Amino acid sequence: MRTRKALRRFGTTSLVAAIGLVLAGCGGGASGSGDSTLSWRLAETHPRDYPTTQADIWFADQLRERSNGRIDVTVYPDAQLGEERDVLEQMQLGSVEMNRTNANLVGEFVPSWTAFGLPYIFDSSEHFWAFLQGEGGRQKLDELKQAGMKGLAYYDSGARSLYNVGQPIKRPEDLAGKNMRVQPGSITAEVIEAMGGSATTMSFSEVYSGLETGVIDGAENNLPSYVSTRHYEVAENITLDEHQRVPEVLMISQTVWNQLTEEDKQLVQTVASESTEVQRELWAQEVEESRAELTKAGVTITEVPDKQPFKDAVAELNSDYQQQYGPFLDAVDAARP
Ligand code: BDP
Repeated sequence: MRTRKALRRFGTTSLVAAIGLVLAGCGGGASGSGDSTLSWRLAETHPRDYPTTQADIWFADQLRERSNGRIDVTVYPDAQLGEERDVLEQMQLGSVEMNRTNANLVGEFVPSWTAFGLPYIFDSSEHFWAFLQGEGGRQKLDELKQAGMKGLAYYDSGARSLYNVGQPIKRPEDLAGKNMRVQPGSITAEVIEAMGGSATTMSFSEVYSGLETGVIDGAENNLPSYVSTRHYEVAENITLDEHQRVPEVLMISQTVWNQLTEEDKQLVQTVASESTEVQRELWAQEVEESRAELTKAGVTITEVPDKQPFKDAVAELNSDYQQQYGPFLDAVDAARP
C-alpha cells in the first residue's frame, strides 16, 4: 500500500537511527529525569494503515528513539481500547494516557470545541490549516485542559460529506425523510436537521451494520473514512457537499503531562508537532487513493460545485451560534488567507 511506502520514507530504521545519533551527539535526545521507563497507551479508532494511525505510530517510534527507549508509547488501533467517546472518559479516569480523536467528539467534554463542527466556517484546507497553526488553533488546544487533557497536535481530516443508500443527494431537500448517522456529542445532528434530514447518534463501528440493516439511510465522513470502513459497499452514493472541516487531535492526559520534566515535555511536544507534517502528507495521498478506489468500485460521487444551497440551509444555524462562539468565529475569519 502506498501509505505504508510513504511512511517508510519518513520512518525507515536507518533514518530513525540517524536522527537518534544526531540528537545523541548534540545532547537533544536525552532528557532530564533519566531512568524509569514511561509506558503509555495511545488509543486510535482507525485501522493500522490509516493516516492518523500511521502518524501515531511514527510519533511513538520517534519518541522511543529520541528518548533512548525511556518513553514507550504503544498504539492500539481499531478501537481496541474502546469507542472514541469511551476513550475520552477513560483518559479522564486515568486508565488511558494518550488518544487521537476527532474534534467533533470532544465537544461533550469541552463545550467550546463544539464550534469546530459549525458548517462551512472554513473556506478551504489552506484556511483551515492557517487557523489551526495560528494563535486560534493554539488556544483551542489549551482549552482541552478543562477536561484534564493536554492537546499536542492537530491532524488532517479533510472535509466531511454526506453519503447514503438509494438515490444520490443533490440538494439539501433530498435529505427529507432520510435518517443520517452523526458522531456522538457533535453539533452535526443540528446541521443535518437544518438541511432537512433527521439524525441518529451512533458509534463509528456501528455504522456499517446500521446502513446494512436500514436503521440509518446514510452518514457523513471524509473520503478516507468512507473507504476504510467500506461503508461505500452499503451506501453507494457520496455527495461532496463538504459541510464541515473538523480536525483530528492528538492528546495526552494532563496528569501524565504534569509529571514530566521540562525536557520531556519539550521532547513530546516537538515529536507531536513533527508528526502533524507526516500525517498531512499521508493524508493528501490517502484522499487521492480513496477517490480512485471509489471510482473503481463504481460508487456514485456527486460533485457539488455550487455549495450555496447547502450553505443557505445552515445559515440560520450558524447565525444562532454567532454569539456563543463569537471570538472563535472571529479568529477563524481572521485566519482566512
Ligand atoms: C472519522 C474520524 C474518527 C471519527 C469518525 C466518525 O477520524 O475519529 O470518530 O470520523 O465519524 O473521520 O465517528
